[in-house]
Amino acid sequence: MERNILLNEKLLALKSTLPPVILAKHFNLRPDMAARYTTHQKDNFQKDVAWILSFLAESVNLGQLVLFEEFISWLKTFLTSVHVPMKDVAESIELIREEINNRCTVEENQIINPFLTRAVAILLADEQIISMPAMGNNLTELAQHYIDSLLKGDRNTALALVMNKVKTGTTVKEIYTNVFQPVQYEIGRLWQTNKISVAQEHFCTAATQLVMSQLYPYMFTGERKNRKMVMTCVPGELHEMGARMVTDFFEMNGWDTYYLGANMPTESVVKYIIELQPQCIAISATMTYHVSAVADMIHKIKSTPNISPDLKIMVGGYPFKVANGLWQSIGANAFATDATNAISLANTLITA
Ligand code: B12
Repeated sequence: MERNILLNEKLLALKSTLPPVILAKHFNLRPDMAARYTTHQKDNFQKDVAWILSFLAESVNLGQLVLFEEFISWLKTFLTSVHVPMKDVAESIELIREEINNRCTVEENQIINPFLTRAVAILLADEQIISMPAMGNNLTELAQHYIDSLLKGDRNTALALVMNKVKTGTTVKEIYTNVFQPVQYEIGRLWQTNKISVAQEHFCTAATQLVMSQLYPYMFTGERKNRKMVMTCVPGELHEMGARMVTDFFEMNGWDTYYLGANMPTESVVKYIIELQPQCIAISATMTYHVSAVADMIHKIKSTPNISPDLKIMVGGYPFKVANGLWQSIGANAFATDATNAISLANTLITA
């Protein structure tokens, strides 16, 4: 697939100039808004315009309408929970369209406008879409107790709940898949719908990272495969728990793993691969506007002469789950939706 890099850059450049213009135009159109907005709300309005431009730029760049639709559905839930009327947001999108259309060519506008038309339709539709998956598995009860303890700030009970379960035979993989992952998704949903604070979300995440570290003695790995995998997040990407979980699944399946974590500079990843010569590099991205960074990392890895052409590049994370075939279009060898699928795919892909 041809990426639209120039248009991406043009839209991203507007992030620094357009937010105050849209705010002024919206206030001009709706003096009632100008009268009631606090300084804080004015700041948030401008941040939201910049955010919309980030997601629009990346979705247009990748030719993936579905990524922008998902973002707009997410934004609808997020802003509804803080009582922002959808009519106002739709009006802002129309003002953004006007400004973009004044600055872009007819051909460019033909590419961009369908994205904005869909956005307005989603915002004004009656139904409320909650785009994140809900809980529901054989450890739901434990997951519920676990999240309740964390939301009360009781890390010790949360830790004890998990440790007791593991000591009585539940595997670490089950805990990861059926407790930590759905709990993290639920924490995200609670934050998105304004039911918990950023501080509570940070506390829960940090506590779960602590519990994960306590589980290391229980990761019986059995036979080693004599295969190496490197896991990394792209520059700017701060979501690292999914990447960590996938890495731990590889470790538990006998691979030697090298986890680099969040926000890794591309050049350092390439250098590390040259030194280590792994069989697999796994790249994680959660935010849609980081997919270009994944594409860039893949391109740099593939065009480095000292890296074996047999190296398999696997990608994963939220945007790849939403957009079918996105992984192929940016040059990856494989994609998996979760840690369980990632390991079975890697074992079929890398046999030597
Ligand atoms: C914790 C968290 C954070 C923490 C992360 C800390 C850390 N150390 O990781 C912090 C506070 C930093 C954070 C920041 C932000 N976050 Co946040 N965050 C979350 C949260 C609640 C949990 C993430 C998590 O741990 N998930 C659990 C793991 C296990 O799931 P996973 O990542 O999907 O991984 C699985 C698969 O995707 C797959 N996988 C993942 N990577 C890979 C790689 C490969 C190779 C393979 C094969 C598979 C694979 O396998 C994994 C295991 O099965 C999510 C909610 C959610 N739904 O995920 C929001 C969420 C992702 N964040 C969100 C947002 C908006 C943000 C911010 C923009 C907030 C802000 N205003 O600043 C920033 C952006 C930061 C950035 N630049 O990256 C939104 C994204 C919405 C959207 N439309 O994109 C979410 C969805 C919350 C929500 N419901 O609104 N966040």
